[in-house]
Amino acid sequence: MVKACIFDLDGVIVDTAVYHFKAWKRLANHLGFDFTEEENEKLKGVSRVRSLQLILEWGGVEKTTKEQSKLADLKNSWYVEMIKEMKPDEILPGAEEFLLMVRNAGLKTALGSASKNSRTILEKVGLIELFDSIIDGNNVSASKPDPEVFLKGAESLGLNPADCVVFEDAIAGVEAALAGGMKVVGIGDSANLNGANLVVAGLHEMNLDKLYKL
Ligand code: B16
Ligand code: MG
Repeated sequence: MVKACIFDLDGVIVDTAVYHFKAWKRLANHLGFDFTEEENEKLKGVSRVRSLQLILEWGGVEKTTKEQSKLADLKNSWYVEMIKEMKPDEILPGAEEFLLMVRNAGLKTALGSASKNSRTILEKVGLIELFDSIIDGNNVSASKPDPEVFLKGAESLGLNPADCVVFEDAIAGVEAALAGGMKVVGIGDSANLNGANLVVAGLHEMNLDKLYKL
């Protein structure tokens, strides 16, 4: 029987991809090149440093580790400026309702995100109180598809991985949840989320019945 739900942030609870894209695009332009929205899709769920490395590869630009760190900080400063203005109306359809449904049913909730800015985002949109635990890029050393973020999420709730269901929009996150021994609900298009136990377009399509039947 499921005892907890662990949610990814970007693409599941809110859509911060649009802000990441703007900030990364500004950085690429600053370095003298550009990248497409299609390429940006490949950055979803990917850590900040790895995202930068991919963008530099696309632009054919080489930077030292020290320079990479400065560039990642610069991008993050622009990104933080944007997320500081986020409002509750940016919560994805059905996300708040499903969180409340799960909590009212006596289940625990945790966040399992690659982002180091997850607390700021959850505070700005007014959802932070709905999470029993928050595990994000500040707490892990291995990125998805490594299961670390979700295993730490389960552990922080005092539960076994098999008691938890993960909600994820990125294939690396689906793989991470499966590697951790958890059930996973993919958010988005089933063609891109192989292995998920169920795929829905968004949390507005979720309910307790579907959760218990996984
Ligand atoms: P930050 P998620 C991920 O969030 C984003 O999808 C990804 O684009 C971003 O690079 C990553 O967080 C790190 O974010 O720069 O804020 O630490 O989908 O894992 O919630
Ligand atoms: Mg995501």
